[in-house]
Amino acid sequence: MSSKEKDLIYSSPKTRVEDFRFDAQVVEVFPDMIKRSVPGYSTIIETIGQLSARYAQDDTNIYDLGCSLGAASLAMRQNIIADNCKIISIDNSKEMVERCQIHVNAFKAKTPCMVKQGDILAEDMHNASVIVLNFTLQFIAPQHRQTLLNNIAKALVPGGILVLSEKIYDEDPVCMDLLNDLHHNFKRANGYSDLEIAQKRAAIENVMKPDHLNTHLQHLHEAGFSHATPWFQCFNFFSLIAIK
Ligand code: GEK
Repeated sequence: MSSKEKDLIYSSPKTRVEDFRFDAQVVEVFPDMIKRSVPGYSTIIETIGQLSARYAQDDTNIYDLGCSLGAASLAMRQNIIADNCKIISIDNSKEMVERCQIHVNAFKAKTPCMVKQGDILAEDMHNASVIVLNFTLQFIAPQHRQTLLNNIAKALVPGGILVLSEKIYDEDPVCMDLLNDLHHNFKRANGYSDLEIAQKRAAIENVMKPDHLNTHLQHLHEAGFSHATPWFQCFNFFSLIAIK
């Protein structure tokens, strides 16, 4: 990936912490930011690649919703075995999409990848065998989440999958405190200061609203998925596979 800058966005004190946005400044440091902030991110990306080898079906579409710089799209593109698939990578941040397109152009593969700027809530998805929501649903307003999952389930062909990765909320305050502490230790061990952790938390709290794991499972059941299982959890971050 071409963005190799260190994330120092919250390293000096700010008089006012603005709400977090996926803008040009974030694009420059995004690979470093997500790797140092999300436990298991590399494992999740690699596993999405493996899952696409197993579940992508001939002549279908593969969607990466909220693709950012295209890490999941590229992992799938390298691993899809099925013939005549098309990856559609969507993000509503212009800066993310521009950089993602550069990354996609840098690799040749048999599966084409179309990168587009758009709102995933407005996307008309169809004939899909794999759909990825890798840490994106938490940025969608809670009142729209069920509709999006319904659209995803409708767009999937039989045997198609959704990979859903999210930060999760625990209703038990003792467990929530423990998971938060473990996550903050992870960030500290990756070089973030207490100031950076606190300012990032203030920036993100209005724009990212995690759900409880049971809420996700309920939404998926209601959307019509026959099977859903978490396959990864580290602290308050998890990933699940739902099969139609
Ligand atoms: C990865 N999946 O590296 N429509 C389209 N995109 C959106 C929307 C929306 N309504 N809302 C937010 N986004 C990536 C990481 S990051 C997660 C995903 C994180 C986009 C937003 O612009 C951003 O690029 C992405 O969702 C969330 O595997 O940074 O914690």
